[in-house]
Amino acid sequence: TLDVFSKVVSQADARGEFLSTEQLDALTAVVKEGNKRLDTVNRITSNASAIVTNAARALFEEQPQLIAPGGNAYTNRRMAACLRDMEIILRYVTYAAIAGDASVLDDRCLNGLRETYQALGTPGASVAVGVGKMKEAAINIVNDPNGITKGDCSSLVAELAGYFDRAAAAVA
Ligand code: PEB
Repeated sequence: TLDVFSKVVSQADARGEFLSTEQLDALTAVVKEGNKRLDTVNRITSNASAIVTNAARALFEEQPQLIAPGGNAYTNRRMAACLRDMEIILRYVTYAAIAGDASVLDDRCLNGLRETYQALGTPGASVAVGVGKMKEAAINIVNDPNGITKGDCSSLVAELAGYFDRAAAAVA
């Protein structure tokens, strides 16, 4: 698994070339936006349990069959597994966000997840809906103007949204 710096280094090394101007410019932007990135991840991390719980509650409101007898989140054991899965996915999204690169999310969380859910009989499309709800909540928290120096976070938020979308697409 790689962060954005290691990735650029390994790509250049594979071609036996120095880092290009474009690569250096892109990394300079990452450094310049570093405090925004740290704030973004810090805000999601410190609100993780609320993000997970609220997204799960909204999912079960929309899809009450999940918590009805026989449903995929019925019984405490399955409910706990469901909340845990959502928390794991959110945790890997924060890892990707701090690394500026999706490879840790792909390799350690999403790879094989669709097949795992198929084998378990867990509806991946419902997990994807839950991930979408975590995405909305996380973006609202990141964009909250209170208590923070105001600045343009649009590209970081778009990057963050991409990690959630990637997770949802991997199981839908
Ligand atoms: C993936 N989830 C479950 C299992 C695994 C994962 C491997 C089987 C083992 C277990 O039960 O613990 N584990 C999880 C993950 C990683 C990992 C993401 C990544 C590194 O290691 N049920 C619902 C909702 C959804 C849900 C749609 C949104 O109704 C999830 C939450 N996951 C769910 C449930 C189970 C499960 C297991 C209910 C238990 C399935 C069962 O035993 O019936």
